[in-house]
Amino acid sequence: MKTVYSPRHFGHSGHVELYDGAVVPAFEKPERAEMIRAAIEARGFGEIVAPAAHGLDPLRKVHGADYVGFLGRAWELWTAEGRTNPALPSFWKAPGMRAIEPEAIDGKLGHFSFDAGCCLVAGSWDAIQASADAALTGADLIAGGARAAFALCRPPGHHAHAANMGGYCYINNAAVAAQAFRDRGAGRVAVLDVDYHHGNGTQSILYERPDVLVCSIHADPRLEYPYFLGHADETGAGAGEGFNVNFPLPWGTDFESWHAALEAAARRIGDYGAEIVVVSLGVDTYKGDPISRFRLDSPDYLSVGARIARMGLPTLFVMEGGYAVEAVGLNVANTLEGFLQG
Ligand code: Q9C
Ligand code: ZN
Repeated sequence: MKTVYSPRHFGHSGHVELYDGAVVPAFEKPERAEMIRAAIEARGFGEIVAPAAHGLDPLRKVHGADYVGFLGRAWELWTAEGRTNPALPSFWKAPGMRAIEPEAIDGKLGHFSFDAGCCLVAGSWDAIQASADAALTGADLIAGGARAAFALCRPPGHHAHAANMGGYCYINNAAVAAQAFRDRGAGRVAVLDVDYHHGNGTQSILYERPDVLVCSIHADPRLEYPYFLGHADETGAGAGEGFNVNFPLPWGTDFESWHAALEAAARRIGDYGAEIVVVSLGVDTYKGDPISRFRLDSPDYLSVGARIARMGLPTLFVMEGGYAVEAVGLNVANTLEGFLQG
């Protein structure tokens, strides 16, 4: 299995987030991707290749053109105001306010985000584009006949909505890849999101579509970020009714309970008749994750990968979360090894 990786992710560094009432260095940091790359190299899963440039058109198929344009210009607009700190949003519209894009960068940052989990620094946009290109290049590999590929995306993507960044995510790499598979002729695509957090952006982007089934296993939004999406009664809308499946689980969930949800999701994907599965691979379900509260242990990820393999589908793994830097490489490599042996 090939891995798609670019060192351009390093451009997205030195950024911050609001956490426990303080501005702190972001948990989503470059060391994560480097630990994963090192673990993949050490196991010898296959070649590590650079992403090919796909341009912005594939991004604009799932995101607003104004939002993509904002991401590309934000740092320039921010520095034109004389700012040197990361461009961090802190103003949002409440229901009843007007969704008119402000001219000032501070207003634009709020307009195109839903939390203070995403800021932009000088190299962020380049890293964001390389991350999306990694997902698209992984999709190319599978379209070319590979059984599986691993897109080592950083920054991650599953929280990003069509026109809003949030939760460390800017471009929804999984949705971009799912769309790319559809455009290449796949009839039915599934997204299986195993990150600890609900894939609110992926759900939102694909909510009214029957051609992409979205299944997400995550901490219950009554308890956990993203708080305002991810409940079990969100089943899709319009033509997409019945094609969104959420598995919210309580804090402290152990592997046995978590795996029962994976089993149900995998069966749902099989019943759907998916031709390809995009796995939003977050390993923040790990017991040692600093911002999460599930209890999976490193060997459990071998079983996760094996169960995903048993679906028997061409599989694109797209990297999402996982913040226990010392274990993130091990946990991702175990998932992929379980898949390859499964
Ligand atoms: N105490 C991903 O895993 N912070 N994003 C929540 C709760 C936001 C996670 C803090 C976490 C976003 C891709
Ligand atoms: Zn997460």
